[in-house]
Amino acid sequence: MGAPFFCFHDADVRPEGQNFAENTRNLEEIVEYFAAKMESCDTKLLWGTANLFSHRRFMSGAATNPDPEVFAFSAATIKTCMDATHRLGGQNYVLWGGREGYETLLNTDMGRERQQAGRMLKMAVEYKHKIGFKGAILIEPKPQEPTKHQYDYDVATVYGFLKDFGLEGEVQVNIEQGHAILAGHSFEHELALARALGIFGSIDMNRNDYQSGWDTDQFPSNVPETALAYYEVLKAGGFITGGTNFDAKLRRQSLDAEDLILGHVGAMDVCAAGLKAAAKMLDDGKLEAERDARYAGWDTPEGKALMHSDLESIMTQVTAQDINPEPKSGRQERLENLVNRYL
Ligand SMILES: [Mn+2]
Repeated sequence: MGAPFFCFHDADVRPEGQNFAENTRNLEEIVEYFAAKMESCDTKLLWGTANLFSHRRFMSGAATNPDPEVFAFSAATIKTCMDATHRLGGQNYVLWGGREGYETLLNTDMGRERQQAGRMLKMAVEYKHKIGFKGAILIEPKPQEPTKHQYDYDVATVYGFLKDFGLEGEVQVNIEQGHAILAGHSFEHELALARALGIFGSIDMNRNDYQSGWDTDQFPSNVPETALAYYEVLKAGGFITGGTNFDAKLRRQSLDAEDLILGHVGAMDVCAAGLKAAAKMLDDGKLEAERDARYAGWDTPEGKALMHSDLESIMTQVTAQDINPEPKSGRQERLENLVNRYL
């Protein structure tokens, strides 16, 4: 299909062994097979990750498990998956939250589990620098599922976590459309916030059903939504190490082999159409001009001075100048009409 990248996790590509050593041998064998295949094609590795949630040992979490042996098994597995990603020239290493969360607070020490998650992430960052891995480390926010409450709930929550452990300059986010919807946000909200916080990394463009309440991982099919998402990606400066991944699966009744091909082909076309619309929108500049005009007051000397003032001085100023602001239209309908002209 000519896709420029692929992604994988360990459980995707190797059979589960009897123990950690056998898992590692199985992974190393298939990674060497991949490496040979990659020499004769242009397909590159966007990211690798470790599946620390499917096997029953991860039932109560990986890094955040109450059993330190599970933490150890998980740390060792992350090392092997980072090695595999590095060996294949991966552009990023993703840490999926998996089961990092809880089912009931009755048996959960959230403060302790958070410390464990912070330490695991720091170890991954330390190891990245030790082996000279140049790619980005990414966290994928998700609010629920498989656990009732996931610790990496959304972009804002992940940023608070990164700040707490001093990792906001080291770790970025891999944002999934479906997970944004599950968190009660729009995809572009999550992308815009990641851009504003300087932690935008990569995207999973698979969408969620708006009524389901669970993670449906469907191929994208909505050009207007995709355009607004890529608009934020372009405003963030585009991808640096990141890219577009479909962490998607077919619907249960899509039985034919061609359904799998059509899912990917259609999704790539939707993304291409969305990206083109986003580029037109940004080049044209009308939307940004409207936004700039709305905040223009903050670029005046008076507006700038407010950010360095204090309550008492501002009160004196408001009284002396009899400041009495009139509301101005947010012009939402005009902006919605404008966006539709690019699609
Ligand atoms: Mn998902």
